[in-house]
Amino acid sequence: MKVSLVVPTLNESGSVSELFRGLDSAAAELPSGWEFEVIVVDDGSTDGTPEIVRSLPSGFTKKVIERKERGLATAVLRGFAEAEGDVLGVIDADLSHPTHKLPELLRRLENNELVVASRNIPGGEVEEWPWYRRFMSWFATLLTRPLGIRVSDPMSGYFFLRRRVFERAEFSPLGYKILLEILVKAKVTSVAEVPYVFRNREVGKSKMGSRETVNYLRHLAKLYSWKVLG
Ligand SMILES: Nc1nc2c(ncn2[C@@H]2O[C@H](COP(=O)(O)OP(=O)(O)OP(=O)(O)O)[C@@H](O)[C@H]2O)c(=O)[nH]1
Ligand SMILES: [Mg+2]
Repeated sequence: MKVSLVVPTLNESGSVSELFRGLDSAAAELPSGWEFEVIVVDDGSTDGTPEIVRSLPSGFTKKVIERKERGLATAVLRGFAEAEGDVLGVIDADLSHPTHKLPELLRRLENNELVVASRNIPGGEVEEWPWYRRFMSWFATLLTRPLGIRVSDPMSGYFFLRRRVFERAEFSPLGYKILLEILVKAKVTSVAEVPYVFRNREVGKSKMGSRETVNYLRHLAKLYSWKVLG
């Protein structure tokens, strides 16, 4: 079994070293015989993120892809396209997603096509978000319900899926929410959710701004019309 983990990066020089240390520990916990590769997809960082990643020691295979374009969701798809694994996954580079949950997420994939790390089930939470960000996240999730999505955290950026799910559909996401795109288009037969605590980023800057809110609404509109018109 081979696992390919995509790490999208945009100016994350302050956190990639610690992320890679966490990934090394997590990879060491995988069943023997399992292979692990990490694919960093960088969209023009100006802080040396790709160079730092290349210089980091790691006990797993590492690829660094540098793109000219921008966009979190398309960066993840590019990583999946370059991946060699039977299992594909994503994790943010800013340490918001705990690497120690990785073995549990992969275990749950044994009986499921997709496993989502969720903030919205018992045991899961966001460490500290102001009320308006909580509200935005709740409201954005509510807007996905008419699409038939029953996952508690369809906005999650931390998930794993079987390769066949990625190969089942054509994706054309806009903005950030690649999981939502996959849940709507790939007709996933079984989804498991594993709770986790989302840590606020301590270094680097957020790329989530009003532009991404507009992108999200445009993406939703596209998904609604895809659902209705086919
Ligand atoms: N390759 C690529 N990565 C991106 C892009 N935008 C964001 N990222 C990365 O995607 C991950 C999530 O972005 P964040 O800015 O942390 O967004 P967020 O988690 O919603 O918001 P905060 O944690 O509050 O900053 C991080 O690893 C970013 O470096 C992009 O356009 N291209
Ligand atoms: Mg983040």
